[in-house]
Amino acid sequence: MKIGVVCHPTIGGSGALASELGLWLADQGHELHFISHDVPFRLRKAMGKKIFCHTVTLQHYDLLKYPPYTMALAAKIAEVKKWHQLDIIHVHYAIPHTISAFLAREMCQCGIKVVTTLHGTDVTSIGRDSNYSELTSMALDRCDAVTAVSESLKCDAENYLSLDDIRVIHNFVDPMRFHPGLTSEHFPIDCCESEKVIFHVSNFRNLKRIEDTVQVFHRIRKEVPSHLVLVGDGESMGRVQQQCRALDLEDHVTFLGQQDSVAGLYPRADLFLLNSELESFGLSVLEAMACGVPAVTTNVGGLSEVIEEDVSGHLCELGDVESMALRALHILDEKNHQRYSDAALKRATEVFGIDRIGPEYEGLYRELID
Ligand code: GMT
Repeated sequence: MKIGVVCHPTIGGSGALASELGLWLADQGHELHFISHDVPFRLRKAMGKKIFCHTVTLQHYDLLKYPPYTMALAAKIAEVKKWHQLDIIHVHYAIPHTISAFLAREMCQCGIKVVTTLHGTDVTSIGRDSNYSELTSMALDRCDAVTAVSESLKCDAENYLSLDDIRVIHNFVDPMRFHPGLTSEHFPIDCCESEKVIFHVSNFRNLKRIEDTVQVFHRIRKEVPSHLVLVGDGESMGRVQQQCRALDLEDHVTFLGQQDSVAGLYPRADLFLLNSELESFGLSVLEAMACGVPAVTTNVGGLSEVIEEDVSGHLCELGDVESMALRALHILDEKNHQRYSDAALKRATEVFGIDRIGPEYEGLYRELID
């Protein structure tokens, strides 16, 4: 098949998932055409014979304060469809991509099949903004298939965007790329061997509530020598750094900023923390689990579909940093850690391995095309 993929290229779960799926589909012999305003971050070092990237460029016109990316993207999708005879267009993250795909299909007058995968805030946050919700619902309704990355997100999409007939295809991980044996030689973290290493990876949006993560770590550190590694960057960074200074944690927290590749970092971690108030799935949690790292997270959105409570990690009430710290200490205890680590690895690979989930997307494409 020749598959057009539209995604956000910047660091984030939806672009990561789109890229990982593309890499796997290319391995299955399909031809992939990514269409975006830049090369997706996980594809930067992976260009090969079956993966092509087509970038949208916007001209600057004084008259247009906000360049209409949605239109330019639609034109690019239509162009790639015609030149490369695409069989299907798979759009990741509805805003604004589903509208562009809808316009491209109108332009081509060809009836090409369009699939949208809903990822999270395209439904639960931005998707509910009245500037976008009706138009997005209309375009989603015109798609040939809509998938959601968790049961929880499917419910939200039904409620907030009045959609039905959504198929759940969970996020996945490639155990060949994320596994406990892959430790990066370059591990820029200044901590002692004896310290427990605690990870958080995100785009530092406010909804990740990283201040709660720091509070949990602060409590853990009072009991166990430990070090917090924060990977990513975004709107809450300044506040989080200020908080670390105020709590006198500067020597015990490493800010790694944005990292193109996290696979080599996870195996060094003993625990993953995530305090989000919204999380449709939590791809970063899954990737950590595939490296044998158990997680303590809030019990929101689809996280309970990823972690089995008290088996591969713990799920706690939003904002309850006290009990999160206690659960984290329980996992970090030498007596318990191996059991949680083994369970995390097992669940990630057996339930969410790419060889199991990838064929669900491939099967969906075939259903639509045949
Ligand atoms: O929805 C977002 O916040 C953006 C998106 C991204 O690009 O980072 O993240 C979402 O998609 C991921 C991949 O499907 C999910 O694993 C994340 O849970 C989800 N984020 C939220 O729901 C907040």
